[in-house]
Amino acid sequence: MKGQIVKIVSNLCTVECEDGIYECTPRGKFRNQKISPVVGDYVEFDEKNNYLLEILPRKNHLERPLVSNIDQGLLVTSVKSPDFSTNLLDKLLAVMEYHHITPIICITKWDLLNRKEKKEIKKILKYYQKIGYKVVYNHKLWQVRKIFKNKTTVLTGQTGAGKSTLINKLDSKFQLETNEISKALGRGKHTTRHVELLHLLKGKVLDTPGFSQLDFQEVPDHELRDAFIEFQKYPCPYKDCMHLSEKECQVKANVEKKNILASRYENYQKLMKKSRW
Ligand SMILES: Nc1nc2c(ncn2[C@@H]2O[C@H](COP(=O)(O)OP(=O)(O)OP(=O)(O)O)[C@@H](O)[C@H]2O)c(=O)[nH]1
Ligand SMILES: [Mg+2]
Ligand SMILES: [Zn+2]
Repeated sequence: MKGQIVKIVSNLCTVECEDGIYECTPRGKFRNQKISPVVGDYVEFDEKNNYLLEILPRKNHLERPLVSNIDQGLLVTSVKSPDFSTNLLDKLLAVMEYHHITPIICITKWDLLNRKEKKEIKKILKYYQKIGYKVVYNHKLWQVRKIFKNKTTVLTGQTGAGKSTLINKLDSKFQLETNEISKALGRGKHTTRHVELLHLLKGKVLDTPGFSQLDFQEVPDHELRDAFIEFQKYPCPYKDCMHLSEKECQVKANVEKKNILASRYENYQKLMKKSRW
């Protein structure tokens, strides 16, 4: 029978299919394959013995969080506690672009900012909107509600950013565990411990454990360059320009002209020096 993995705890995969839920373990063929099952995988399984038989071809997959077959990523971005970081946002956007997953920025904890802070961050967010990214706010739930229909959306963001809280707010049938950040960090672990695929607003949503700043998957140089999508608007004389130390680089020129947000370019430089991932 065919189904989709919606949860994995230890070695036990919860597989959902039309006639219900099956708890399966990988057996036989899997031992010889390098590929291990992840949440989001479509699988062939033996419903009598509860064995996974085969993972069907993936559309895409991410390593952190470990998920597959994703259409879009909701980048849950807290503006305070944990603090707003353009570095983190640019990293997440780059990873999404690299994997051909449409990113949507979801701002949380707006209520914790004063007027001045709001103004500063609004200005930065305007830039992201200008270059083509959708920005929604968790306190404007109607904006968030619209995005899920017929899509598989992975929620990703730092631990304590408010991913599980958002899912609980969107549909009262969910009561996912949430925690104040100080408590979550104090315990030395994330509140959400497993990836879980949920059905929400006519779409599929994956809640995931948050990460700390350092926990990242690298993007290769050329793909990283192309992942900074607005750089492509400024053709450089040197065709394969990496926008680093090349002469007459138009990206650098447009950072100076303030057409490109300075922090975007600085983050790009940092990410190119792979030590910053
Ligand atoms: N003030 C404020 N607090 C929020 C907001 N969103 C979430 N929180 C709080 O932030 C804390 C962390 O929220 P969680 O939903 O557990 O965060 P998470 O992203 O799921 O964290 P992990 O599961 O560890 O990755 C909780 O105490 C929430 O009540 C918000 O918009 N404003
Ligand atoms: Mg959570
Ligand atoms: Zn250049």
